[in-house]
Amino acid sequence: MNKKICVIGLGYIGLPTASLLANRGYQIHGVDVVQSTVDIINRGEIHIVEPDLDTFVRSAINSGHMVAHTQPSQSDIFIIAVPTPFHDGYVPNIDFVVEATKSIAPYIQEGNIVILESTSPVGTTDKIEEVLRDNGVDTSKIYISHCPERVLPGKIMRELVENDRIVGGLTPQATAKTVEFYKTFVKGEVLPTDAKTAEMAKLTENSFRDVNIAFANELSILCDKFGIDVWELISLTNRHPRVNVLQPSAGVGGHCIAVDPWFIVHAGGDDAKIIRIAREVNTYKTQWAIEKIKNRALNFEKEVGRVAKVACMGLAFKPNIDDLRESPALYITRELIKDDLEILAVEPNIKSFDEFNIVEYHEAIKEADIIVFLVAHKEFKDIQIDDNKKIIDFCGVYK
Ligand code: SAJ
Repeated sequence: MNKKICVIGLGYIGLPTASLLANRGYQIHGVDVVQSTVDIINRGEIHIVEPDLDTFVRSAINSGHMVAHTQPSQSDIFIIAVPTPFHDGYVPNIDFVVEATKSIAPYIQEGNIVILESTSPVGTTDKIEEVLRDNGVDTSKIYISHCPERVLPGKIMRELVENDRIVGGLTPQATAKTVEFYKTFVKGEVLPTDAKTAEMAKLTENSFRDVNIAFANELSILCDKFGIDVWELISLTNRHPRVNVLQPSAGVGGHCIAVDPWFIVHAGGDDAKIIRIAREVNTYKTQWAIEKIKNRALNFEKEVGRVAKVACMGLAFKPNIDDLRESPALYITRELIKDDLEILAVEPNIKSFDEFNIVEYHEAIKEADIIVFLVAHKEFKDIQIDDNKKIIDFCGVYK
């Protein structure tokens, strides 16, 4: 096997995919528009934090199977793995996909496979064909498919291989060719469908999770009102054979679950009711948490006569990672700092942060009057806290 693959976008999905394929014997031409990213990768180093990724990249570069560039080149397969954020008003922004598609157009030859891996609004794979056609490519002679990425940050290298994949081509031939390619490195099943169904499947997966987290977050607010321990409640209800309530949190973060449902809402309008409300509930949970902390701090000030010292335990968007993207915990901490509270920010996965000081967690617990658990990091489990401290636990780590 000596296939050449051009991977466009060397971020959270593109770099792990590129380095995995390089280690499987493919010749990888990685592309990123950021020169410093290209330089870091060509030194065999990484610009993002992900377990085991460094080993894969180092060996891909050292073996000569992967080289990063700022421009594409002729290849057998093109994989597009660029961000798909939204504009103001939650309008999907596929500009990066369109730009990536334009950039590969001059290099495409008969028989090539073009794969979109970025999570995308329904119809984006058709848009790729349109853009290629407009840029002089005879799309009847190539194969265009969508194969949405499904990996969980923190477990990417394992899930890239083990997860089942969905492949939807614009034609049955494109689906078949793309399935054949993924089967060369995926241990999970590779499931064929059409492009639109593949696009919607990915959005459905993340919306399903968002809706279910919203249910848990709504329960946590109701339980607070009713004086019920939500964690005990959930562990009891989950003993029913057909019930599996997820975990409440300080809100939903990351760049996927808090974003992708809007792609459905934007296209579905008033018919996307539950999906929209779930997004609103999860966003509201973060605001609710801020109010709760501020009220507790205000009461402390009234009782004790000085401003409360509040320990914010965790800044990442979920447990045991250092990723701060769209993090509710970071948002809450920033809002509390703006409110002139005395904040001790704790994040065991980050050494330093340019916006404010990071405090070691034992020290923060000793110093603080109010301890707020925002992220269920493993370090916070079984932590000892004096009885005189006030505790607010939004993530069920202290209980
Ligand atoms: N969360 C809760 N309660 C829970 C579970 C999660 O509040 O019970 C919160 C987390 O704290 C976090 C957010 O949800 O803030 C998202 O975390 P996550 O671990 O559920 O998911 P992500 O965003 O890291 O990755 C998701 C995954 N999608 C699904 O599980 C359906 C992953 O497989 C996707 O590849 C990824 O989105 C993506 O790139 O789209």
